Amino acid sequence: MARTPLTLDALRTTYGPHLNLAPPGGWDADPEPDRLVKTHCCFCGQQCGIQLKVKGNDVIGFEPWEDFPFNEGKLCPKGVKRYLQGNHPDRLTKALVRTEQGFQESEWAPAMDRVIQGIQDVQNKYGKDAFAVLSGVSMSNEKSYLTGKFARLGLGTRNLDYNGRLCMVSAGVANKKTFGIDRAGNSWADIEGAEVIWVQGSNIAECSPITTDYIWRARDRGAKLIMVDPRITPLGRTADLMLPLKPGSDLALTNAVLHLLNKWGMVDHAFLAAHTTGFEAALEAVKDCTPEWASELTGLPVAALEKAARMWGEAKTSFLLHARGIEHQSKGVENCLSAQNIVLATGRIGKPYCGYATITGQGNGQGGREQGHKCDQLPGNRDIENPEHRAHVCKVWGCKDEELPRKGLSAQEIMNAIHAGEIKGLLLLCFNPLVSLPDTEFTRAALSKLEFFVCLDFFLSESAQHADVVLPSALHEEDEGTSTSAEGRVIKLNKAVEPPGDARPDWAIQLEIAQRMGQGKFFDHLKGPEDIFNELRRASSGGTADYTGITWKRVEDEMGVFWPCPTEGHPGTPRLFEGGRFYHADGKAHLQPTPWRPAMEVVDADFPVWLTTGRTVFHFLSGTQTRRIGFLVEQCPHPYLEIHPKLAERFGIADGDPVEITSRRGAMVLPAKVVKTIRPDTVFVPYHWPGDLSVNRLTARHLDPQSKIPEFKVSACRIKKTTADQLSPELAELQRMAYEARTNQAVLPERVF
Ligand SMILES: Nc1nc2c(c(=O)[nH]1)N[C@H]1C(S)=C(S)[C@@H](COP(=O)(O)OP(=O)(O)OC[C@H]3O[C@@H](n4cnc5c(=O)[nH]c(N)nc54)[C@H](O)[C@@H]3O)O[C@H]1N2
Ligand SMILES: Nc1nc2c(c(=O)[nH]1)N[C@H]1C(S)=C(S)[C@@H](COP(=O)(O)OP(=O)(O)OC[C@H]3O[C@@H](n4cnc5c(=O)[nH]c(N)nc54)[C@H](O)[C@@H]3O)O[C@H]1N2
Ligand code: SF4
Ligand SMILES: [Mo]
Repeated sequence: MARTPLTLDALRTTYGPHLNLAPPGGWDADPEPDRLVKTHCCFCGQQCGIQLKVKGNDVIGFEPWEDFPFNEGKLCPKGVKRYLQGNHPDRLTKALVRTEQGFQESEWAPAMDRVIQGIQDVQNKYGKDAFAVLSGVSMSNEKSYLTGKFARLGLGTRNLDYNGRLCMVSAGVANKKTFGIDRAGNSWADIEGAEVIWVQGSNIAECSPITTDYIWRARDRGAKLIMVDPRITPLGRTADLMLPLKPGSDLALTNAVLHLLNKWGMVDHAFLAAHTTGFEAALEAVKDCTPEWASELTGLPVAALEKAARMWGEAKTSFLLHARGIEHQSKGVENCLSAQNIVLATGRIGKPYCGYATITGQGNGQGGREQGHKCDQLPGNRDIENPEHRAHVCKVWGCKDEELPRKGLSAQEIMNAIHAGEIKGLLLLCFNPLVSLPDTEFTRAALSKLEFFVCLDFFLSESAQHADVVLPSALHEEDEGTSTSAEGRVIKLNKAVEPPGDARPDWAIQLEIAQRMGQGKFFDHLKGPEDIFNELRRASSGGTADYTGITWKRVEDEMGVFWPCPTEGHPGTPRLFEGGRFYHADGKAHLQPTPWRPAMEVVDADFPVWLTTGRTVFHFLSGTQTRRIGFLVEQCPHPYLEIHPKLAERFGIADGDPVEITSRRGAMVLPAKVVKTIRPDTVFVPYHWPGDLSVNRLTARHLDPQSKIPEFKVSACRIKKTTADQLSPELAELQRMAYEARTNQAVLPERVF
């Protein structure tokens, strides 16, 4: 029987009628805190330092933490307002259990009984692997590590994967192939002195806001900025060279640049000979990638392509940064490899002001991709199919090889297997696939087929509404642990307040389930996050992501330690690859050939417009958190369709008009935002909303064959002007609320919508 999504009356809708506009006690409350707690932002991979103002058991505001070296007190709007989640009326404080009448609040013990029964029923009937775990990397290193161990030894399933599969994995595969290690090559300090900064597929100002500051400092010293994006994003508007290419054509651009660098004799042959392999094959793959050829595919003028190659080629120092714009493609891995080839061909890595990085997305997107909660990975970024790697981890965990499951399915593949009826049970934590996976209707159908589904979250996410049991978990500021920032810096998250009601940290819930599943022998010695971290250090020892020398105390005292850090006396490694030493057994970087291929879906007569998706500065990921914070909703209440005036004119669309957007998967109606900063053959929609407002209704389940990342950045659509009555009721309501908020500022502080 298909399960229906459930809400609670008290939790009225998912679109945010409950917006937290005021700190606990209202705006008149005494603003004097009892204490300040130094910690880090719960949102993106920049992991800014922040001080939380705490009064009693409430976080009532923040103070900048100016001594923390990465952001020196600077924060973006999300960081500034994050404290409004803690006392939010939508916080889950009791377990919820599905009944015929809808969700009912439950005491902890009976809810946990139902969880254990549900897991056992599925596993007894269909086998251990029929129960899957999907997790996320807004969680600390400790929770990420424990999740890997919990799924494999606590539940005995091989089918564990995480939301980084939608985020960091293309870069991860490429980094391991080329460099033998998966981390940003440098700390951001190397950006400041670079002569040329190349940013490809990253909306830095909105998504990695603090990185903007590093780039500005470099530009104050004369650096030139090249930006590659179909949209002229805020930082792009200041670029020395803006390359607004067609979605999905990045590989043509970077291949042509390598072709030109070679043709013009701008390649560092001495570096290549001493420190790399594979250059000849990489060159062979781009021998026909002339600028004329690339111009056709990218839609960029030949002169612009030549200028980019010349700017890069003539510089003595440089830094190349990329993010999901090139990674969210069915050739995401090749896009990254091709970018790496440019960096290596010019020998500009592992030296001061010479660097390369993929910009990590989620809060712990870096740490979370090395502690072993990927389907093919063990802690220390070890390979689950490698016998030596398995032996090391079995020793630390005290298990036999046959007790340690092998490689399982990746995130989208798990959803496909649920849809196909092969996986019957799911434990979901820190992941909201109903909003964030492509092809929403497919995901909805899959979730409704599960025989048992338990979700851990602090808000009732759209995915959680399909669960049998929802267990209330703790917010970031209600737990402690470590996280690893985009730079590779391990930092300390400190606890400010206790979780409310029955809410408890994910690690405590997992330890309880493992114990109840009869696997306590592997877990009982772990009493809390510091024990978990110390075991993580041993499990990572000798792996590429080596945390052995990092202690909680060091992290606090030194304001972060960069891994790899193999011994306690080791200073940590802000800059990788110094002296041209890479992490493959031969010590060399391995360039890879990157022949061109098109996106899985391209524009045609039926679907003539490119559709791309991404973010706005005011919301975070699936929006579960930021759609509940009043200030952020006021700034950006609902999704919209970014469209160039020329394209808008062709369809008779004016700014604000409702537009129907249709792809091969589905259709939706959004108001137009007519802007000159996007290619006239492309439209863009931010993805932070659920249901009728989710652009993932339109995106496809096409995956990169190596990394298994979905092609969120490239699909084809058609557009048509429509009438206001076609807007979904949720959107109309959000527009009304935003209008009222703007025109009614005087009463705003008192209101809870
Ligand atoms: N405000 C905010 N910040 C965030 C997040 C958030 O949700 N909100 N999420 C965090 C996470 S998890 C992540 S992964 C990062 C993502 O950070 P980014 O990758 O910087 O953000 P996106 O908006 O996904 O995409 C970046 C850019 O790619 C462009 N793009 C689209 N198609 C193409 C293409 O084919 N080629 C190229 N070159 N560019 C293309 C888009 O126009 C967009 O400007 O942000 C992190 N920071
Ligand atoms: N169309 C389109 N789709 C995309 C993208 C895109 O650019 N375009 N970007 C993709 C990317 S890069 C990413 S990273 C994904 C992200 O997609 P998701 O991972 O689904 O996004 P989140 O909103 O972080 O979902 C996390 C859920 O976990 C909860 N949560 C947060 N912290 C914790 C915690 O510590 N414990 C527990 N138990 N729960 C917690 C939140 O309340 C939320 O409900 O979306 C992807 N989807
Ligand atoms: S969301 Fe990112 S940039 Fe903004 S304050 Fe948090 S960590 Fe810093
Ligand atoms: Mo991400």
